[in-house]
Amino acid sequence: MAIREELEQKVREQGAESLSAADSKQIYYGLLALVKERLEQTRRITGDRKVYYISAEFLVGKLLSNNLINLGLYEEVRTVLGEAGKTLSEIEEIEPEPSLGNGGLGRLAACYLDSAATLNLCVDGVGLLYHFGLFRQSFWDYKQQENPDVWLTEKSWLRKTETAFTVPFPSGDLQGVMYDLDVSGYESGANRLHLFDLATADEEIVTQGIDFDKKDIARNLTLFLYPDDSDRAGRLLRVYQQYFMVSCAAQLILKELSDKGYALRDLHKHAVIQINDTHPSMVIPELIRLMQLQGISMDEAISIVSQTCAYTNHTILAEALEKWPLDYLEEAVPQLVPIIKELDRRVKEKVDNPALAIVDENDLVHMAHMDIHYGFSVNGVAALHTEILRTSELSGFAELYPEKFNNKTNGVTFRRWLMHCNPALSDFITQLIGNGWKKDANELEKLLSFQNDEAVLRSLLEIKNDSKAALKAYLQEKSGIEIDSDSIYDIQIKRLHEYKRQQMNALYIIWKYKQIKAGHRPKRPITLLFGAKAAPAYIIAKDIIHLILCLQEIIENDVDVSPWLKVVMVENYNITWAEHLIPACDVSEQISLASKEASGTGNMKFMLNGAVTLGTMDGANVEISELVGRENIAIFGKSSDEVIHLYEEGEDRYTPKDFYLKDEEITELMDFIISPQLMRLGDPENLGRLYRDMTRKDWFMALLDVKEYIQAKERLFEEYEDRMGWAKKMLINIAKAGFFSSDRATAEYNRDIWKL
Ligand code: 26Q
Repeated sequence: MAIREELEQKVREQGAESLSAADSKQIYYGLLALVKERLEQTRRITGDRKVYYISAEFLVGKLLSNNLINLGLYEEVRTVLGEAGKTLSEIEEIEPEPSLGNGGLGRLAACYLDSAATLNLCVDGVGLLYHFGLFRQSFWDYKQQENPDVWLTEKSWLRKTETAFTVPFPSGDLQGVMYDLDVSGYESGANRLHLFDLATADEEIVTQGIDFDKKDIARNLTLFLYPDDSDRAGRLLRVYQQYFMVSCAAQLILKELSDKGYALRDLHKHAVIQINDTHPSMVIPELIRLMQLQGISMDEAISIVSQTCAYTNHTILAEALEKWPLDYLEEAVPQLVPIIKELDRRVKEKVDNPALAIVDENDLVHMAHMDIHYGFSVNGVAALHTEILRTSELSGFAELYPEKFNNKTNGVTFRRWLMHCNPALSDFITQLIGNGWKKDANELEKLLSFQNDEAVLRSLLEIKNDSKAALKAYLQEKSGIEIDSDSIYDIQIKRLHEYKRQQMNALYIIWKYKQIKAGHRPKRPITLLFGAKAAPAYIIAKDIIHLILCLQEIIENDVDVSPWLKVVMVENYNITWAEHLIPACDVSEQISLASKEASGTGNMKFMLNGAVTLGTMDGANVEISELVGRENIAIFGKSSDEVIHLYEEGEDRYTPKDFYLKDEEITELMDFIISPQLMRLGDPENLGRLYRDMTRKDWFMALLDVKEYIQAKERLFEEYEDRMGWAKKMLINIAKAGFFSSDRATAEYNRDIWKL
């Protein structure tokens, strides 16, 4: 049946008279039903060998457009809706965004599922179905508030399956019920994302905000992603959650193996488990336990599991490398403890370096160490990051197992991050170089032949201007905020973390505010946009949000400055916001302290959409810079080597106080944070604490790079005025983005690790 008739029928089933009379809701649910049927008819990707990508997060984003694009229905649906006087974006407004992740690691998992299906690789995702996901962020009194994100609706993309597993806990068995999401590939077959829910989960136990009884695991296990871990009960809850996830995953893997008629001993021949950071690490002892229950010896189980599991590291920050006190594990997962101890005993027998132990002298269990010893692959997520793992952070392991270490520079799916979010640019590219780039992203390089073509450059600027106007309209509608579409859009969107240095960007704002106050107006107005959630228990991160929101207000109310400078922090930053912000961006802020950002993936999305990066030599920025050349990126700040040295020097390595006291300009910027003007508007406790932290600790060295940052930013804004020169930079960035396709990254995972 033609789409038009099918959709007519579907909207009637939703109670509408006809398509043209249907409201957005009826059309959305009509399309949902239609696309779900198509997905079910789509060929399942199968294989004798299969990857299970286990992850605590899958930030899939809204799925309607994505599925329409991948199923080849996008254009037709766009036309049919257009004839009925509707736009796809109106319809998409109805779809709730799944709240199943926090940041880069979760979005990466979603991009890889998209690419694996596109490349016909048999890769299923396995994770948890969080009822309230990460929290929903709102601002009140210039502060972040957290509330449950109610995103699960009666009708959705999820399909409840008959599959359920029993997971043993000391307080009794709990049931995991499997829900499936179909993952379509671009003009290809489909894989699945399996999300386990606790059969007895009870949303009613959430009371004030996001508070609930952390000990009531029979009801709370799948309510929230990353529940507050500032007390023991919260940390134990995370262990319970992780165990619930990996036990369900392990049982699913063994069930599928046996359903296919393969012997348990052949697990490693038919399955690869990709462990996405350390949250799923307990899958290793859990699989060993389950195999032993089926009569396999410890020796053999260890050998098989070690040939099945591969680990991806996404961070070198010590505080994010999970270490669980042994007594927590004894309390939460006692059945795994003898296995973990045995794994540790074997390590200690083999190597005499305490730094490589799984259980350290303080009885902390290092999850990453277990992954490295008992997995066959360890990968970092950008060239620099992998190099730091090899030579510094995990050097002892790299010496022991050089063959296990490999790099897989991250990638992003161009279906969502160009075709869907920026159809005008996508169509323009196709007009210039044909369709081939959609399947082979390297073909974008063909754009280079237009780098001196004035008409093409002008069109690029026009498309950017249209996206900026579209963002202006969207912001106006969503938050009633008015921005100037002739201004430069400078955007920093990512999790809020001190190492990402949103606070350094805030210092720029203060600097610019003072400049304008002193009569030095910029050539063109500047709009600084932020999007970020802070972990609920991360005090300094919340203080940084407070500072930015206060600055936003002060500038808004200052008639001398507001025509020239605008600060906007969007509420509840998520994938949907990113899809609106990224196409409209001129300057992409990637300003982490060198060596700290493993890769970044927002940097890639911005580049692909023709933004110019302002960044440090960190993560994948290094590779971006090599690809586009120094004229087409603005690099500043200390190098990762210099930073690593500073950290090695210990206590008196870097003293922010010196920078603060000895440099008048920095003194002025910092003092503004606790000036009467700010303290009157904001909360002195938050501002004072941030001021003290930044002048005394400044662990991520914002004061070290801030002056160079301000200079580089000003220089870049100058360069923006040469519109043709800027358009050329845009074009070169787009043309060189092909390397950052998740199709390339996924193909490398397959070539080197999965070998499907
Ligand atoms: C750890 C311990 C206790 C509680 C929470 C955590 C925790 C939670 C989330 C640790 C890490 C995360 C998320 C990390 C993450 O998103 N990392 C990002 O991964 C991207 C994909 O590889 C990279 O591009 C980013 O550079 C990296 O920051």
